[in-house]
Amino acid sequence: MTKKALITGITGQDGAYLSEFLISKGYKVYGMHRRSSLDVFERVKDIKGDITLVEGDMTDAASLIRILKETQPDEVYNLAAQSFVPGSWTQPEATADITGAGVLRVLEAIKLVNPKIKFYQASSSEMFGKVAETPQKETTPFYPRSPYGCAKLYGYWITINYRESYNIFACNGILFNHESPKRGKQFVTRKISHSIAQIKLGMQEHFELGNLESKRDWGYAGDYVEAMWLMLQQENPNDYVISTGETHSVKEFVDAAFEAVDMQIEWEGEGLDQIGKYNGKVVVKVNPEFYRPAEVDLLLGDCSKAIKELKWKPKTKFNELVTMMVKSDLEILSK
Ligand code: NDP
Ligand code: GDR
Repeated sequence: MTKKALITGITGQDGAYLSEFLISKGYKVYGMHRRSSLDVFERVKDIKGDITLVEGDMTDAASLIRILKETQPDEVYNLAAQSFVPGSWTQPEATADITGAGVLRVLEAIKLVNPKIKFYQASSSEMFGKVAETPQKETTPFYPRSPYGCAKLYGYWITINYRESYNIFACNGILFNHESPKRGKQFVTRKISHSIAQIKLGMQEHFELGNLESKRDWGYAGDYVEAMWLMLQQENPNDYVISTGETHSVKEFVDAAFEAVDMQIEWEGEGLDQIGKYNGKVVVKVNPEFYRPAEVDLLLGDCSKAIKELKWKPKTKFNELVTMMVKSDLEILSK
């Protein structure tokens, strides 16, 4: 029997990689998207013929119930969210509604339509926030630092609550940052790779960033979607940290991305006055506009539980990821 999966957030980075992965496993994939006045299927354009698109919205419970009734999936991967952390300060209530209460709506729909449907929740390392210990693992206490982190924490606990209250096979993947050539251009890694490709091609002179010192455990999205699937194939539902076990500062990402196009930059100054120079020309500046009201300074994940129980491990190294992203942006811009 062909397994059926419903992915919310099909138009996002992870939606694209997960649908490719599930198709390769023989699944029939349904992808939920919200109505838009623009064509938002750029990331899934190569596989659009292999997925069935269904229209719904995380803020509309009736649409979620209808979709589950119509598609009767075996597995639901809840990836839809207002996922941009700064956007959660400018739209805190919408973030709570989509990223937080939206999880409850999907779980309620599962409870009403078919409680045997397995559920994956895209939880986040942002929940660790002001970290209580390093590295962070499943037992590390949470301390979110943004309305986004707070909304994700609600999603995390309501997933556990529906598992314990109604025996639903519901799992949290606590994923650390994962990037790819399909990453949105607002997020720092893609902003860097895209800007550097523009500089290399002479299309731009410099770009501006916020906090260069914050550190992230950056992995490759293509590796991480396999872990989502593995969680739903276990005997029992559980929660897992997915990470690389390596952390790098934003500044290190910038250095590595310039190196990927054979440009070695030099840094001068401190804090807000820091600049990055290449051949005497300023190529990177700091702009306080990109600082956050509250920052998550350091993330570093310990994914031993996933390695042991899921037999999953990250494959792509930091430098491979950076190079893949810069080379892809060079290729796109050269066309
Ligand atoms: P993206 O921002 O790339 O994708 C988010 C998706 O959610 C898009 O398809 C978006 O649609 C959809 N969406 C937003 N609002 C709604 C709504 N009201 N109704 C229906 N769909 C909606 O995120 P990623 O792919 O990077 O991340 C996937 C999930 O994993 C998110 O929940 C994110 O918070 C979480 N996560 C991501 C991590 C990462 O490093 N990438 C790490 C940890 C967790 P549209 O295209 O129309 O905007
Ligand atoms: P993050 O990712 O907030 O970790 O959330 P992002 O790439 O936005 O920021 C990472 C770090 O870089 C610093 N930074 C900048 N960030 C952006 N966006 N733009 C800049 O110009 C800039 N300069 C410095 C930030 O301050 C931050 O410290 C991502 C999202 O995918 C979430 O949905 C997900 O849950 C987490 O990762 C894990």
